[in-house]
Amino acid sequence: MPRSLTLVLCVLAACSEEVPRRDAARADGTGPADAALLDGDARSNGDTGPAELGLDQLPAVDLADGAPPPDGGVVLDAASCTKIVQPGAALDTVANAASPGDVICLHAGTYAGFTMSNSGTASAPIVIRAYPGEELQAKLTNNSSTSGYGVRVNSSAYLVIEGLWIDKVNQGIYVKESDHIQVRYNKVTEVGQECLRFKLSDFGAFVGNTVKGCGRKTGANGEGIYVGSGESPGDDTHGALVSGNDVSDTTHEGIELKGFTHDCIVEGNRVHDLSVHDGGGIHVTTTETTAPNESGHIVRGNVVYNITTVTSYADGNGINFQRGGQLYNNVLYGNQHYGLRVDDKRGLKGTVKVYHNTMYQNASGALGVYDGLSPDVRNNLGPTGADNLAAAAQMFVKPASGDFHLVSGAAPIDKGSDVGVATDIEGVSRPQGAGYDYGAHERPGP
Ligand SMILES: [Ca+2]
Ligand SMILES: [Ca+2]
Repeated sequence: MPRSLTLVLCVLAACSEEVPRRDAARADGTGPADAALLDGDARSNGDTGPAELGLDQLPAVDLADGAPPPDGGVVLDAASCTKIVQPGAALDTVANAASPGDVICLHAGTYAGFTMSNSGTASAPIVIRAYPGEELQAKLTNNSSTSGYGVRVNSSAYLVIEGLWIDKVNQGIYVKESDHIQVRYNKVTEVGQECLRFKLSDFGAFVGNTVKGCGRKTGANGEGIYVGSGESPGDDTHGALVSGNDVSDTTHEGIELKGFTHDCIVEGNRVHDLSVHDGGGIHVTTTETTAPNESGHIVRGNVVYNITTVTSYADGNGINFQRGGQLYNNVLYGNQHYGLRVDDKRGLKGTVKVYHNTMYQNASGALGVYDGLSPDVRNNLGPTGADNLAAAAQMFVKPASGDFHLVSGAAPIDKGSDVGVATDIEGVSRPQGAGYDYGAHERPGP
């Protein structure tokens, strides 16, 4: 049911408890500590930036450094489990009976997928996860890549779904009309359509997931991580964090932020080895025809390579960006068309900031700019012209195997300017030495 219709029916029926919580959550929009890195760039509609994601309120791993724990494991003691579930259990029943603060732990084995409409609270989320030490061994499957869900979440809030393996379903983890849902360190494989999805769902997080094999259903779209909606009216999903995921073998974009979404962060993901039907490995698209032209999206610190296309169009880019926003500290190499394509399909004339990216051996060139846009392009390796420098193999430690650290004495060292990017792709503070280095890596030594 469309959200607007739900709200109307609830007003008529006085069902205030049933109204999705996302509207209440929207009011708390203060950003995570580092989201204002480039001064926040308030959107033209006055909305604030990404909301506090509350990661440190959760009982499992502290994600503050953005780095997944080894082997997809999560630091959690078995004693933290409030309910322990055996293979074959009816997860629908278990999940919908849970109370805030419950930690439901699934032992290794096979389960059917489940649907839940149940909520935790900010201080006591409901956690559904692998039994500690058995991460990625509880497999939720429909044994068919053309039907069913792994996990479907409707009208819920404050859930954590962690350490599970979703395999052979039509849609992997699908979150609709919910808020503060965290999907972390799962493995999602052999899915008919999109592997992970936020629809009409704010302040969620996809963190540290391995996503491989999306779009197995013939004729269907198959994005890896899909935020928003392609259909009308627009879906203003915002405040989403997409961090530290590994995405490969999708038939559509590895990560896509749809039109009307705003103020999301896509960082530290590895997107690779895709042959796509659309724009690229990471795609920030637009369906708007009027303001806001500034998405507020930040795309930083991602590594995107070996993106090709099955179409005859100029798809198969590392990143394709169609709205105003910021892209920095990304490494984009070995893609069929551009490392970064910036275009303006709807004529919104947004401001695109392109800073400190490394783009290498992309077949159509480092940067393609279309539709009369004038992005602010500085401190990059790859694009030519003032304030940037064409990339060359001798600048890098081992570019053939994806190591783009700068070698001692490389030309890009200390040639850049302060554009407000305070760290490099690995968190090294900028500047080191006598000035800012071009590209995604700041060299600590000479
Ligand atoms: Ca798409
Ligand atoms: Ca330097």
